[in-house]
Amino acid sequence: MTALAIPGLDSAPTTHRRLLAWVHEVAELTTPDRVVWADGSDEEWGRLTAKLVDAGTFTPLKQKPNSFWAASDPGDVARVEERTFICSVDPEDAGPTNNWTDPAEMKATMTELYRGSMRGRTMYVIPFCMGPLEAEKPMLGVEITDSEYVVVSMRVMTRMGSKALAKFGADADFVPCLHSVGAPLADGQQDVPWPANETKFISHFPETREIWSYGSGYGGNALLGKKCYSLRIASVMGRDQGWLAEHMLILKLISPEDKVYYVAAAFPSACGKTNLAMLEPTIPGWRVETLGDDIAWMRFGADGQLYAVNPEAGFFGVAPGTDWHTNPNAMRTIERGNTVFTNVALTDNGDIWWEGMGEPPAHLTSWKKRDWTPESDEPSAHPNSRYCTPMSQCPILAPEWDDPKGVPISAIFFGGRRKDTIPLVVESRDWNHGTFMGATLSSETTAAAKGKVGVVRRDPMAMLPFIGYHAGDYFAHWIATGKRADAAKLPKIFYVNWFRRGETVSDAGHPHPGGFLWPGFGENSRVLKWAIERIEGKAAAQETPIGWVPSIDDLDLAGLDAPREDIEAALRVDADEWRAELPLVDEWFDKIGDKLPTSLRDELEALKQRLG
Ligand code: GTP
Ligand code: SPV
Ligand code: MN
Repeated sequence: MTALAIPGLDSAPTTHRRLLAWVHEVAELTTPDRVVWADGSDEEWGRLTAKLVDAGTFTPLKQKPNSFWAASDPGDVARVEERTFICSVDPEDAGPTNNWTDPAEMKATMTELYRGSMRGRTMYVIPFCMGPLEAEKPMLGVEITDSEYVVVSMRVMTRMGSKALAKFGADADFVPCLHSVGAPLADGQQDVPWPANETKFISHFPETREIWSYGSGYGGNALLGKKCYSLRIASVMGRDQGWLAEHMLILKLISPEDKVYYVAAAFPSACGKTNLAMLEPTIPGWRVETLGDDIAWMRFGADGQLYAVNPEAGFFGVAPGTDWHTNPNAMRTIERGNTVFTNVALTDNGDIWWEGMGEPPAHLTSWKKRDWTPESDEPSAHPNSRYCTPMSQCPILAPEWDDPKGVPISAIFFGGRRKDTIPLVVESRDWNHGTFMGATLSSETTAAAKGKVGVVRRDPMAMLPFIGYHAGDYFAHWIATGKRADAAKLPKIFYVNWFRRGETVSDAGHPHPGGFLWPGFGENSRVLKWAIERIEGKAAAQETPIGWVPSIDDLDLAGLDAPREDIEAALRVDADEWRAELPLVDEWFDKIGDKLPTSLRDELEALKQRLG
């Protein structure tokens, strides 16, 4: 097939012709020193982590088994939305919220970047499967990468290697995902601990279902099974095939009577999905189990209910703010080892540390690999530092997490990070109103993406950076989804905000510092309970212009250590604040343009009427 003699290229453990042809084509273009097919074995993990330690990328942790500390290049710490492209054939299909470049032009540009880009490195071929391997039609992909960090991270985050390749047969469909850090090595050139390139492209080709990524080693830019495949490309598949790919956690809530409810929730990046997914309820008798913390694929079952599957096999969670008080189950998950920590701080005895873990030690090595003391004026861990850990280690993992059927969803929560306006919880009037809530969701930007933090923007369904097509068509798909089933079988939609602040709240002596009116974390179980009891017709609510809101006495607040006036302020629907929100929603809908479903325009008009 090729004149090139690259070691490993011809020892492929597959007869899949399209896969073999693509691997040859990429090897010829990128000219690596060797090709390795990732098998996902323990032996491979040991070999690659040792190589990463040798290269200075990984520092083994003394206090956690088989775990590693990595510090990235300071310019490669988050998703790069301005360098992310949806290269649809028709620019109209990328819509007003995505960057677009003509696919042929993008491929021409990136082909020149990839030319020789793996020189001096190993090219790894990683067959993987998003979602259960035993699915009727396993959702396959292959990532080609020149980064060992990516291979070991993909082993945590996906079902990969031999067990995935076994599903390819000779001709199964798969999504080709090409990744290079863009840092070729000349003969004898010394490598750096975190190779990357200042030029970055994260490109998606929706029609041909391909992903090309260049220049970054960071999670969301480089682990292509995650946001690129399971959200951007999968959302296009879902549009075409009648299902939903969403930025949602999946949790299982068990009542004191042992009734089981499944809840999916979409909050923007770094706005609380992992924490809610692993919640430890503070109300007696209620339990939570986890099925996923970031992505849900949802389709209707034969019974007309919406079933959710988590395509991932690991958690790539925000580290800062995670501790034994806020998220004990995440702490227990990472304590078990087998975890990669990126851009957190390193303690002198070989453990990890980050802001939010209580009193800092007297000395740390910061994520910038500098000496750090409590007097330092920068945080020791990057605000978007992450742990990458296997789901199987989560002590409250739901036993059905790997069931290809998925789990039937009773409630969908949308939520954002807003210091004002949005109350603790609102129940939508019906599916279209809930879709309106999702479509107009707003949140303050976080460190999960490069750019300014704390700026309010519309983040529809928490999917702004992840919708792989026109946002107006995406809203229409949500509206159409509501028409595909019996209204009574559809999940009920709620809108929550754990992050409202009050000017009356002074941190001194307050049980919940940070200025937040609602204590959050485990206390969010009180909101879950109210939502479930609304579904059961057991809890009361007040009708307001924006939907059904509990009064303070409608919530179970037994044993809650929080000032009553804070909870009332968290629940308040302030008509003036909402009226101030309306022009922003108008502007947002104008930006969406002609493809905005009329039913959403109608929802906005009805809201305006109700607000007077
Ligand atoms: P991605 O992985 O980026 O998609 O984020 P995520 O939505 O999973 O966010 P995560 O749960 O990791 O939370 C991000 C930050 O929000 C962390 O610093 C948490 O400590 C904080 N946080 C989560 N839940 C709450 C809450 O209920 N109240 C408050 N005040 N903070 C919270
Ligand atoms: C997010 O940013 O929403 C994440 C992390 O979950 S990343 O995988 O980098 O996208
Ligand atoms: Mn996410």
